[in-house]
Amino acid sequence: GPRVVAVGETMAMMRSGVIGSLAHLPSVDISLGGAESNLAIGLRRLDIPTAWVSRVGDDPLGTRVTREIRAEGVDVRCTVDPERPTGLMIKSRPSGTTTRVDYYRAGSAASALTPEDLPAGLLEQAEIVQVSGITPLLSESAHATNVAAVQRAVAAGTTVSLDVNYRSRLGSRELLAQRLGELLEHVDILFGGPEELSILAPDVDDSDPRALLHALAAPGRQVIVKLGADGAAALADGEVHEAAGNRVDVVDTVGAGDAFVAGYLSAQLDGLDVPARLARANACGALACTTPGDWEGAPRRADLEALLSGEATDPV
Ligand code: KDG
Repeated sequence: GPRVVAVGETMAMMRSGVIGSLAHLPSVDISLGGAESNLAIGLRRLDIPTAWVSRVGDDPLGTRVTREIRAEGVDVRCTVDPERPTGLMIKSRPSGTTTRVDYYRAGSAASALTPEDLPAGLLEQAEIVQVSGITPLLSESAHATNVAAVQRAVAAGTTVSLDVNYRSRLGSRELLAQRLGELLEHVDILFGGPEELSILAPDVDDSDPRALLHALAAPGRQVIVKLGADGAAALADGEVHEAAGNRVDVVDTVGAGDAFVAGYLSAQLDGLDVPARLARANACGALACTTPGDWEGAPRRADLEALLSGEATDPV
């Protein structure tokens, strides 16, 4: 069975590689994106059997989403909602250096996630359950699903991993702090950028990653701060580890954080130590930045070996 189970919304995506406003662009193409399925694909490419749990609409974009994720080898456990559409995001490039994301996800099928969408036995048999700070801001029932996933993981002795993944357009930092506060004590592996971790530690200066790590430390917990091009740092067993980022030509940073988490969790499941987990996480995040998609650039083992040995590869 799956070693990791990730729970959360995936949207169909329309995107343009051409620079310009959506007010004028002649065309877009279709893909998909969602933090937890990006993670699931990233893990699967690193040979970790992974399941993704969500809801999609009974519509062609829902078929597109589930078919593509299944094609990546992920165990898709998706309720089909006959009453609500699959969520949609549109990614555009207003200028050569900026990416804009517009959401059409209010009232989506995944916003109606309920605890009954969590398949019996699936989380209980996994080694890690992955949740994010996106789901709690989709709706009350989606929030309840996140909490139920964590409670079931805890009851079964499954490790709980949380990536804060704050999306400001879905709700305030205060609301997210309150909702994640309901499950934070159960989180064994906590990921976020400095501004995200400071949602959970509001009294700490978010320009001080070490202070954030210490503020969020708990017995048995790993806290990992993602620092983008500067790499990452982790606090585990009272010790802080730092790892520099890999230099790559950046095309699109969206999805890099999900690839980072996939790298970290896969390395943990491979039995690697914290410095090796960080090194792999950084390499995965860097490689994900070299292609325009949210998940398409997630590396396989051979891509990682090539990056770490200094060779270039063509994106898969
Ligand atoms: O983490 C990348 C995600 O932002 C993207 O794939 C879509 O899940 C998504 C979101 O809510 O923005």
